[in-house]
This record gives sequence, C-alpha cells and structure tokens, in this order.
Amino acid sequence: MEPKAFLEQIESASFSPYMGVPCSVFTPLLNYLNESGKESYACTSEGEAMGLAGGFALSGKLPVVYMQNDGYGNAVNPLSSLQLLYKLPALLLISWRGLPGKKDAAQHMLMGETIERFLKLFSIPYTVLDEGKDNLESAVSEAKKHCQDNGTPYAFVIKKGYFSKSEKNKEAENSDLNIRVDYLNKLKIHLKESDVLLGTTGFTGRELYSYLEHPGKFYMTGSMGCLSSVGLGVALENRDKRIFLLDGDGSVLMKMGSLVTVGSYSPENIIHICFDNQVYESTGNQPTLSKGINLAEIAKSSGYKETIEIDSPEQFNEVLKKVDKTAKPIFVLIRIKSGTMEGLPRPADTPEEMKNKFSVFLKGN
Ligand SMILES: Cc1ncc(C[n+]2csc(CCOP(=O)(O)OP(=O)(O)O)c2C)c(N)n1
Repeated sequence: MEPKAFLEQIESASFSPYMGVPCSVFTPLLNYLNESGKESYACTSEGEAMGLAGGFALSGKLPVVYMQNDGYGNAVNPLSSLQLLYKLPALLLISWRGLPGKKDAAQHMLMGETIERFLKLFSIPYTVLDEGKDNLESAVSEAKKHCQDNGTPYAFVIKKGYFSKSEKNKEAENSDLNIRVDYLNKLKIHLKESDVLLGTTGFTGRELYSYLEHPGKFYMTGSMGCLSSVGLGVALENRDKRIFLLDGDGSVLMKMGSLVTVGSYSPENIIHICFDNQVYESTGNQPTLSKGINLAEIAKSSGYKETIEIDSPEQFNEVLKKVDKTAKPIFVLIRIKSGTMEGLPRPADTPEEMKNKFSVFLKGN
C-alpha cells in the first residue's frame, strides 16, 4: 500500500490529525507524513499521544494515533479512563509485531499473541490490514461509522510489509558528528571487570551486545524508557559497582519523570550516558522532540549531581578518565548522528539467559 493512497483514504473519512510514537512497520508512512507537511505530532509516549488525541476529539476532530503494539501498554490507561470513559473517538494504527508463528524479536511475542484479545477486552473493534488484502475501503467506512455511532476508538492492526518500502530518513545521518560506536570504543578502554553496563532498547542495546565483550552487560530489549529506573534499582543494591546506563534521547523522553527519581535518590554510582541523535534511529530515523530541548539541563534540575554535554569521542575519553572522582549520579549528554553497522545482529542469548548471566555476575563480583 502506498502511504499517499492510504492517507487519502482515511482523510476522505475526515480522520486527522496524526500523532504517536513510531514503529518500523510504519517507516514509509511516517516518512511520507513528514515530507507531505500534513498536520502531525511526534509524541514522547503512546499514553501521551492518547491524551493529545483526547484533546482533539473534545474539539470535534477524529484524530489518528499510530503506535507499535509494544506501545499499546502505554496507551491502555488513557484508553480506559479517557477515550472509553468519556467516549472520545480516535483511529488507532497499531503495528502487529510478534505475529504468532512468525519469527520476531523476543520482546514482541507476548504482545503479538495478545493484542487482539486486548482490543476485544476493551470493546475496541478492529480490522487487520495485510499486504495483498484489499480491505482498506471497507475498514475505513466501518471505522468512521463506529466512531460516529459509538464515539469510541476503532483500530487498524497493521502487519509488517503492508506499506510499500521507502528509504529511511537519511537526513539524520548527514552531519559531522560521530556515531555511537565511536563512543563505545572509548568506553571499552576504561571499563573495569566489576562495572555494570545496561543498554536501552533498539540499536544502543544491540550495539552494546555486539561491540563490548563484558560480563556485566545487560540489554533491555523492550520496556522502552525504563532503563534509568532499572539502573536505579541495580545501583541502589550494588553500591560498590559503577553502573553505566547507555540510553537514547527517545527513550529518556518516553519516561522523563524517572530522571527526577534518579536525581532524588541520587546513588553515587550512576553514570547515565544519553546518545542524543534527535531521532528514533532504531525505527527509521523519525525525529524525536529532543531537538529543541537540552536533556542535560533537565537532568541537572532533576537533581543529578553533575551533567556534561559533549560531541566528540576525545571529550568522552576525558570524562571517563575523571569519572571516579566526579560527583554522581552524572548525566553525560552526547550529541551524535545516527548510523550503525549494516545488519546489526540481535543478541543470541534469550532474555532469560541474559538475566541469568547478569544475576550470576552481580552475585559473583
Ligand atoms: C513503548 C514502545 N514504543 C515504541 C517502541 C518502538 N521503538 C523501539 S526502539 C525505538 C526508538 C528508540 O529511540 P532512542 O531511544 O532515541 O534510540 P535510537 O533508536 O535513536 O538509538 C522505538 C520507538 C517500543 N519498543 N516500545
């Protein structure tokens, strides 16, 4: 399906504007949305997107919210106590990752298996959109009718490959800045055997797995935005270890409140590194909202003891040389461009194997 034709179809039923958090299934659609200058809003979490949609619906619009099925969990609270309670319509575009019987990343499997049941539990009717299936026109008129008659959301559950492929947004890669791996190579030099390394979902965690041989690493596949909270728990229980958190701007923004929690409890062993490429690189380089803001300043006013902004691996090297003597928690904001190795692998270990190895490491060091 061509993104342009898809949008024309849903706009013919008066659905707009668009808001949400990306999934790679939507890359062609979101790229087209960006280029076309249509009214669309990048949100920091799917729950927030539901709130925004609620405001549009209160004002008489039929908003469209796009999300990965992994992000449906974030949307559930406003769905239950905003959209369904007040009867506020919306068209939900939910990607279907972790399709039963198909191979996909481990974090998608449970949501993939249960997304239809979740929608049924909430009495949200839906249509599955799949490559080669010509059911968009009827799905759109059903969605419109449902929104008009019931005033509540309707969902399209969209399979991988439904939208025709398009180039990912290359703009984000054209800059003089370095890429994450240049910094991981510096980090490698300074690591101690007892250090803990936690990586956020997407390319950051996968790179941590591929490039850093270290017994104390743990890749948080899924649970986007929870890295600093998990890191806080590990830091509070393992005060003799340095806890390196390798985060992304999109992930920090998704649960920015946790900066306040980390800053408030302030364990003296957290080194929070945020790779800010101003995009959701892992899902196709869609812009995040970090462009206009300074996450280091936010960390500072959230109670981090030290914040540093850098944009070269040499500066990072200097930060790491002095890090033991620097007050912590420390937040290191690194401005990078996006870019990773072609075919970056996913960790071969299952999540449970990762957890077991990590627990053994924590007990033994
Ligand atoms: C709750 C939730 N919403 C959306 C996704 C899809 N997703 C996976 S990685 C990612 C981008 C992460 O962005 P950022 O932290 O900036 O790291 P980058 O990809 O730029 O390295 C997104 C949106 C997800 N895994 N979970």
